[in-house]
Amino acid sequence: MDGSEVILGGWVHEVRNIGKIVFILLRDHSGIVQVIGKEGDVSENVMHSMNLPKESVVMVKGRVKKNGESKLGFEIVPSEIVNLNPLESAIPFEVTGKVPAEIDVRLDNRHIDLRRLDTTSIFNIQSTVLGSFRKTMAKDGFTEIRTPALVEAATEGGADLFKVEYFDRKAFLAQSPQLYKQLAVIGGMDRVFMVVPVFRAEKHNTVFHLNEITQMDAELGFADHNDAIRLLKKAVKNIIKDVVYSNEQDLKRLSADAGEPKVTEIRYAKAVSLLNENNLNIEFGQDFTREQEGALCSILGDLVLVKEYPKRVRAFYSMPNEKDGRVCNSFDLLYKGLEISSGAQRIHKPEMLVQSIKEHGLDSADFDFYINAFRQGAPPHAGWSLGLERLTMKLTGAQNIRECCLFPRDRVRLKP
Ligand code: AMO
Repeated sequence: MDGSEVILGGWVHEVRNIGKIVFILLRDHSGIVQVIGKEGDVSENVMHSMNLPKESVVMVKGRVKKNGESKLGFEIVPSEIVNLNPLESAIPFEVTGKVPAEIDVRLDNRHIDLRRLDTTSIFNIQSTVLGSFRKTMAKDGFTEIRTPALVEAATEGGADLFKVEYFDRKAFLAQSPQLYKQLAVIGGMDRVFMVVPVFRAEKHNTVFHLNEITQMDAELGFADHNDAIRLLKKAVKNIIKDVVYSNEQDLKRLSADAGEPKVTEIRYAKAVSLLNENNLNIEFGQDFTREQEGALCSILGDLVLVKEYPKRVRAFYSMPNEKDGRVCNSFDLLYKGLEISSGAQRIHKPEMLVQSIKEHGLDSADFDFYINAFRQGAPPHAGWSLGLERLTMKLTGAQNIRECCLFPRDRVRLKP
């Protein structure tokens, strides 16, 4: 494009004025280009208009000029610079990253934080994840569905629910699309997937938990947990491959390594023995601690799929295992030491389901619509859910899950 006329829109990343030459580093989501105003080459008026405060939003009209010494191999010689909306207040932190800013300040001013190219890279990667997931599922004949966010009762059990007023009744925000994706399969849709926001009123305050997350779910009819595991492995491998292929620059900018897309499968009982052999004491029946999940990945690889957990640490809808009554046909996928996905074969026999709801301390009356569906021709089925933000965290090397949600909701943050 050497010599071509162009019009660029963006933000002033930096300005350097060295007397007879003024440089503007002009930034948009795709990167940074140098605009160079040399006395003699550009009018006095344009030279003058280049002295802009950082983060001004501008339109630059100019000519592309080849220059082997500049970072991109070219620069822009401006013929007109328009300040589109002069700044009226100070920018709260350095977008260049030269002065590090606290995460809370960044999140309070997310519209500024998103201008940081590191932040842009995280969401470029997240966009690839979503696209890759949809591509895999569509290719395998799955139908994308929407499920409600407003529900009458818990979808996962437990007390981690946000209450809302629903006219003259109480309702809740859904903890997961669980019951609805199962109803879709019972309804004959057979293979469904969804990308939906879910809400967890968990009082955690960690770098791994949010109170609103995006789940990428799948549910398959006429299937058991091993069928669901095969699909999960395929979806996650494709996501990693697609990110490595499409986001090379983003990964480089973040110094991130997505790791090997190879999944090691292990039964819970075997994982317990392995941890005990490595002096990370755990008794059969206990859930893994974060340290133990980390150890399993250190020993077995970046992606570890643990299956057949004890019944009592899993949700009420998990199908008991036929051979070993202590465990159910459930599984978790760990990625670099963090659980990113959970799933199971579901109980599809109504009486077994009522019994399990009771055993989990829940009231079967709350689940009438769900239990009754199992009396009307429910096939065996299985499925899983992948947490979008946790997966993004591990792909990008982010240390805090809040970095991987555009507008995170945690125990204290409800705006912006
Ligand atoms: P689960 O509750 O394990 O399973 O959630 C599935 C995945 O969602 C993510 N996740 C979270 N991420 C951040 N903060 C949270 N508070 C949070 N809670 C969950 C994790 C987790 O692996 N219905 C089942 C899935 C199924 O069986 O199909 C469910 O919701 O990555």
